[in-house]
Amino acid sequence: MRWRAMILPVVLVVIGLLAMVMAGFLFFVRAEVAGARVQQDVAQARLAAESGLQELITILREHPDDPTAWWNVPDRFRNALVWSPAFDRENDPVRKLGSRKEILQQSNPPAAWRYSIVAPNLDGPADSFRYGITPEAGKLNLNAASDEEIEALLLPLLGDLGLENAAELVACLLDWRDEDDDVRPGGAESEYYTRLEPGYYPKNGKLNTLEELLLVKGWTAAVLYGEDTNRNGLLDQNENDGDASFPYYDNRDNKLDLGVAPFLTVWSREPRRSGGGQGQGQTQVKEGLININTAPLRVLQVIMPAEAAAAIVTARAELSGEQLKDVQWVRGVIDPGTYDQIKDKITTRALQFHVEILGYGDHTRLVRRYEWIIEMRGSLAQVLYHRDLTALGLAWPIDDDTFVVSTGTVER
Ligand SMILES: [Ca+2]
Ligand SMILES: [Ca+2]
Ligand SMILES: [Ca+2]
Ligand SMILES: [Ca+2]
Repeated sequence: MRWRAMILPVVLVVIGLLAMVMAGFLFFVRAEVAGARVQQDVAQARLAAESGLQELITILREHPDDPTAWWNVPDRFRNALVWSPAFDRENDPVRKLGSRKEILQQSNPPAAWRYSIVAPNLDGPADSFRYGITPEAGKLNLNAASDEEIEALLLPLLGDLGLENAAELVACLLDWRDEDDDVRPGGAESEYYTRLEPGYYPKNGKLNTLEELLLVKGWTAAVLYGEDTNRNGLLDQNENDGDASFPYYDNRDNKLDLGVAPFLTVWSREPRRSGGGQGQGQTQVKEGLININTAPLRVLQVIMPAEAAAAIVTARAELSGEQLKDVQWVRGVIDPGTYDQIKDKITTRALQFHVEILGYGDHTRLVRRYEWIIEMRGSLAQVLYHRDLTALGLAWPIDDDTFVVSTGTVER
């Protein structure tokens, strides 16, 4: 019987096919599981960063106007442990070792989720950054500053970037902001913008975000962020090699030429009592007061002579949190005439903060990077702005101990 002889080969072929189907199925299951695990890690890293935000908010509730509590506090904000099944904060090996270096060299580090709160150190050494946050009041407020103040800040910055049309860029910004439709020399109003494809109208009013500047004639990301395309305040290799890599416009001068964004804000405001004596008068919202304890030199120089600005930066580094709370400390540092000129423009209060937090795990090399602008309203924190910066790259050398954790102004 011939068909009997066929049974064995047929069965073998069927078994072979089944095995192939099975192997294919297992492959897909494994890929799915791996994919799900990455998704889970991404979510965990985000939650680790959000834990950092919550911890920060509890600190701000207690010490909103004390920069020594949040300006640069590596003990608190560097590699802070959120959760590990292997140890708690007291027994955290990273805390004991001072860095993650040794932990990451292990082939299988214990699971541990962490965050770091990081910020550029604008007046510090070139290769330094901070573990802390930045008050928006330390920046020049685009919605409150005078035309002259905006010019005084932006023209030198744009000049350093090698932009020959600096005056036009500033004129276009001022036209964008002013209420009229009269084109100033080098500026642009609705006649220009409505002819674009697609056309739009100039704001002719207050800006809502800094990115809105990208709608202004001539303004690009290169103007906003300069050579610092990954926005860490550090000169990365690709930011100092000219057209060999993105950004193609960096000038290879071994110095980081920042864009205008780190020095500008649209957020700073604080409630102030006006008129009458104590307990009288109305509370008004005052926009654009400059925080004298944290403003970088370039911003201070907009409202006072360069020597006075330098004296303030030097003096504030030595003061305690208690001393920094009262604007009177400035009187002892600059001459009375200058003080009278600036006293209505400065503050020691901080209500809106730029916050950047990295969330990551020791056991997975994944890092997520987020930024927030938060505003403290009493004990409540309101998120005014939020963005996922992960696509810009890790940027911060959080595991590189050769980087100086240096103090810009104040240290606890
Ligand atoms: Ca206008
Ligand atoms: Ca950089
Ligand atoms: Ca480059
Ligand atoms: Ca440069």
